[in-house]
Formats: sequence, structure tokens, C-alpha cells
Amino acid sequence: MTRVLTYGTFDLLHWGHIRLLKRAREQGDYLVVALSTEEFNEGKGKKTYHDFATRKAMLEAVRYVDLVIPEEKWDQKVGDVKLLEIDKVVMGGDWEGDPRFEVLRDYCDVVYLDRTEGVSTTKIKQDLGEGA
Ligand code: C2G
Repeated sequence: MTRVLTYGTFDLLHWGHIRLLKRAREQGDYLVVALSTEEFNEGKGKKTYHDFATRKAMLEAVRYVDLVIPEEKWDQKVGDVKLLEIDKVVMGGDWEGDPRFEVLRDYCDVVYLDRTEGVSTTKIKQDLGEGA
């Protein structure tokens, strides 16, 4: 059984997120999503529209997702991979080569998938006239 893990904020869940989750799940048999908490997002200067509980419930409703855990800090990833016996970490291409993911190659495979062009949470907010 190939166990896959991905990280993200997944705010205002959109087609780019769903496509990522679908392709990540297709990389194995079981998909874990580590979802950023509000506290972690504050550290990234990100404010989400939906709170953690709502973003978690939305992800749990997606057929490709088997488990959602909190992402609370940048340096939890090695522990996550070990504890959850992850075989493969999958991220969108905007993370390609990022040392925070490359370091995981000592513990599991790391795969980057191309981003879905033309859609992002920021763009949705801008298109709706709410600014970035
Ligand atoms: N994504 C994508 N295409 C888009 C938008 C997002 O493939 N049009 C992917 C991103 O590359 C990421 C995932 O969807 O792999 C989640 O995107 P975000 O919610 O924006 O997450 P991010 O801010 O990249 O947080 O520790 C890592 C961070 O938690 C990742």
C-alpha cells in the first residue's frame, strides 16, 4: 500500500486544489493531507477565509482524501513522514526544489505535479473584487 502525503492551506477550495488532490491520490492508495492551521498561516502572513475546522471538513468531503491532519509548523514534515509511514510526498510545482521538501528525500519519494494555471485563492478574491 503506497501512502501519500501533501501539505496545503486549501482555502476556498477550487479546481486547482481538487486536481492536485486527485493526482496525488493517483500516486498511491491512501492520501493524507496536512492542513495548515490558522496559527501556522499567521506565521506565513496568510489569512484564510474559512477557518481550520471548515477547511478540514471540506477536504474530508473530497473522495480523494483519506485523512486530514493539522500542519502546525514548517519542521513537522520528517516526523509526519515517519509517524504515518509515508512513501511519497506530493506537492504542486510551485514548491519544486524547495529545501523544506527536498530534505524529505532521505525518508520518502518527493513528487511535484504541475500547477493548474489560471486559478488560485488570491485570484478568486481579486476577481470577486475583494482584493488579494
Ligand atoms: N495548487 C495547484 N494549482 C493551483 C493552486 C494550488 O496545483 N492553481 C496546489 C499547490 O501547489 C499546493 C496545493 O495545491 O500543492 C495547495 O495549495 P495552497 O492551499 O495554496 O497551499 P500552499 O500555500 O502552497 O501551502 O508547507 C507547505 C504549505 O502548507 C503549502
